[in-house]
Amino acid sequence: MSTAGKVIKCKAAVIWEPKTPFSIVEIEVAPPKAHEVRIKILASGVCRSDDHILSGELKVNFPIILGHEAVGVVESVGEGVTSVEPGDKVIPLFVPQCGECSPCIHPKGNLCKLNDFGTFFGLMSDGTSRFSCKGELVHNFVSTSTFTEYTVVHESSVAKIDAAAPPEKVCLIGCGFSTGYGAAINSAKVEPGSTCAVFGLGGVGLSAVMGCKAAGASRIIGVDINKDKFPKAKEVGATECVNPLDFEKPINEVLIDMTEGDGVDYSFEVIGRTDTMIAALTSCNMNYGTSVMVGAAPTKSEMTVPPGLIITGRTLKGTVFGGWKSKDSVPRLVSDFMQKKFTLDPLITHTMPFDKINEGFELLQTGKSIRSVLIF
Ligand code: COD
Ligand code: ZN
Ligand code: ZN
Repeated sequence: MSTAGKVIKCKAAVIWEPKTPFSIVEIEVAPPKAHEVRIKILASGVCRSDDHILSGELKVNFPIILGHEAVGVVESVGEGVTSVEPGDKVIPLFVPQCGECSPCIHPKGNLCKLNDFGTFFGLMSDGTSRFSCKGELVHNFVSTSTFTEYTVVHESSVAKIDAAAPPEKVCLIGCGFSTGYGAAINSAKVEPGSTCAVFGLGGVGLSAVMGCKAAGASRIIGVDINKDKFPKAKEVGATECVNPLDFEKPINEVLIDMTEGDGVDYSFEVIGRTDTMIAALTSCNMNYGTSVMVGAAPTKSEMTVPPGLIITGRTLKGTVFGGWKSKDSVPRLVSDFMQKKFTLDPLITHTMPFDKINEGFELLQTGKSIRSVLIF
């Protein structure tokens, strides 16, 4: 029997307040309104940004359904939706692409004005939610919310992908892989023969290492305080790895020494801490080095950068979703994966049923996983 046009009751992992575990509860998911799409989720990855909400580092409105790295199938569409139809395999997009606002039109822009990244408003564009639990409104997360059997997103926050793509793998194209890989390819524009340093070797950092390698970097130095991350980093392309805890001097000085006093051409901060953002900037060549901030620092944190670090010619820049225009690029990244232009296997260390979500987060919090993928 068709569920189109009806409220769907299903299971979702809801967070009622920070620093509490997910509780799997029954929620009601309203039908999609005009220009909205209701999606049945098939697989969703566990990303550190979701954990930043649990820890309280990033502030959002509660209760909330997290999750933003997923694959699903369109269940039904609202009036006026033209780019997807029921039955399509799709990836929800935490950075939308409306195609009409100034960043969407500008060739260099990718942060569509419809994004809820940073504001964390948690509601649809009409100020309401499609989720409720026992009559109480439940917020969405970065226009996606994928830790639920069904979600509703705006049409600009969903991309149709190859029907043959394996959901438990290509879900990583919805966040971790694309964010890190694109930071190297699009945001830094790493050149062949260059030297790179990647601070933080989680799923996103390893993807940045893969991007540096694909761009032809000849040296890729991985930096992490957890040495257990080093074998995987070397497997995906790091030529050497260093642990800041093994040195008395600051890690930026270590990296300057490792590059005969020059500093690296490109550095990437993929942790989300202001001290490592400054260390990454200081590690790159004083005259032409570029440092790319990928990690989001805690809400309201501030960073003081000595102007002398910049005046000599260093560039400090940031990136969201690896600079990709999401709706155009995600289907292409999925076809590149299907054509074996890159692999996602090294990033996926665990898969588990959706109701084991708290175990997935514990593995991330204890540094034992790169990516856990929840299967619905
Ligand atoms: N020095 C060196 N390494 C460190 C330090 C430190 N002081 N502290 C932690 N680390 C290492 C950890 O051991 C870990 O290996 C790594 O840093 C971080 O990896 P994960 O697995 O925790 O995180 P990822 O790769 O899933 O995500 C990292 C982000 C920086 C992308 C994430 O935390 C974040 O800030 N996201 C928001 C920004 C963004 O664009 N998000 C897009 C949606 S995710
Ligand atoms: Zn993410
Ligand atoms: Zn837009």
